[in-house]
Order: sequence, then C-alpha cells, then structure tokens
Amino acid sequence: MILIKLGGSVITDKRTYRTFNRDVALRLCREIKDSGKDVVIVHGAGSFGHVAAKAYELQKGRIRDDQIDGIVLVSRDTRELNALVVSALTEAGIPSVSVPTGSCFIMDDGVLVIGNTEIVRGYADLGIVPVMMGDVVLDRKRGFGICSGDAIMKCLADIFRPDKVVFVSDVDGLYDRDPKIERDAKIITNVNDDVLAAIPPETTVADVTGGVHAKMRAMLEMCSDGRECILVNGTVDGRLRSLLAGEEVVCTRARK
Ligand code: IP8
Repeated sequence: MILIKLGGSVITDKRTYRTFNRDVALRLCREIKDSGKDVVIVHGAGSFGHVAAKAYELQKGRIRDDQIDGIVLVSRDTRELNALVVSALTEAGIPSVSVPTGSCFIMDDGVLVIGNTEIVRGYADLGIVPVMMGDVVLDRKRGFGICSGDAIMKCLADIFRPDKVVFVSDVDGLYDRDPKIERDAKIITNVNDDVLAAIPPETTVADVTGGVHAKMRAMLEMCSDGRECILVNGTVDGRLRSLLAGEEVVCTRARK
C-alpha cells in the first residue's frame, strides 16, 4: 500500500482564497489510478485553509473570542476542498470517501493523538479509499488547533504501515538553500537526519504549518523499517505516474 499526500500547493492556487486546481487534481488522481496500487489519500488545505487559519491564529489555540468565526470558516472550507478531491478521485475511477479529520481525530497540547481509527480502517478494508485533510481540530488542552496533513500522514503510516509514502508538492524536492531566494540552490536527492540538520529552514514560509524543511522532518519520522518517503513535484505532468511505476524521477528521497 502507498500513502499519498496531495499538497495544498498543487491542488489549490495558494494565491487566491478557495481556488481549486481541478485540472491538476484530476490529472494526479488519474496518474494514481493508472498505477493500479492500493492507496490511502491525505490532502493539504492550501488556499482553503491557510489564509483564514493565519488570520484567526487558529494554530495558537484559544487566545481570543473571534476565533470561533475562524473555526467555522476553516472547517467549512476544508470540507469543501475535501469534497472536491473526493469528486476528482471518483471521476478518475478510484472509489473514495471523505473522512473529515476534525470529526474523528483530536489533538492534545498541539500534538495529534489518534482518535477513531476504526473509521479509516473500515473503509480501507472495504476497498474504499478514505480521504483525510489538513484541518482545524479540537485540542484537549488548547481548545482547538491546526492539524497539518503531514501530521495525519504520520498517524496513518503507523496504522497502515505502507511500503512507501509519497508527498506530492509544487517543488522538485528539498534544496540546499531556499530556491525562492537563491537562484543557484541545488536539489538534494537523498536526505537523512544529518543532511537535514545541515540545511537552514526557509525564511519565506506562508503556511501556518511550516515549509519544505518541516515537511522533510515529518518525512524522516516516517522512515522506520526501511520505508522510503518521497517528495515529488506534482505540477509536472506524468512525474507522479513515473514515480509510482518505479522509474527514476527528479525528487527527494528520505531514508533513515
Ligand atoms: O496544508 C493545514 O494542513 P496542511 C491545515 O497539510 C489548515 O499543512 C486548516 C491550515
């Protein structure tokens, strides 16, 4: 089984509030379908989550009264995006069902603690792909918080023990310096803890849940038992398809 995260930077236009990149999402779903692999899908929130989460500081937990409006807004928008992704998967021929994260997972002091795993397992056992997303969720200590799709990936990797974990993003991989600032930054094709420790985190991160550096750290945490975690650029036509077919592609592979 392969666990795949469709990044919010690929399936949405992050510059414009609530804009779904339907053509890209559908192409990626078709590339997944063509692989013939068993999958579980998570997706990021992109412009359906980060803008409002940041404006209402939801990642900090309960700090002011108007955050209630923010919770309602972000929950509504992430569920809307989730429904759009499920529709794209269905159109591509992958039977899938929406499993909103905030309805079955919970956090404790900023850390995701697994809630009801019976639901995701149950759908997967039926041959239906459960689709979760980065979301606003309840937090036992802070009232609420933001749960990133990357944190969900870690939980699902513990549950499903996939052979491979794939993060589909809008970058070719991890760079030795921030490629948005330094034009001669070089891609790192293989990363481990030591390699990552030597790379400075990006200074230009718009997301409330961190950038590529934070993602890489989350990926390394999932690399137990020889499992490989890969970051691949989903904006390039056919790259995910080639990766899933076992071909060599431009990407960053994380290994312990
Ligand atoms: O896009 C963030 O999830 P991510 C979730 O996977 C929200 O980092 C609601 C901002």
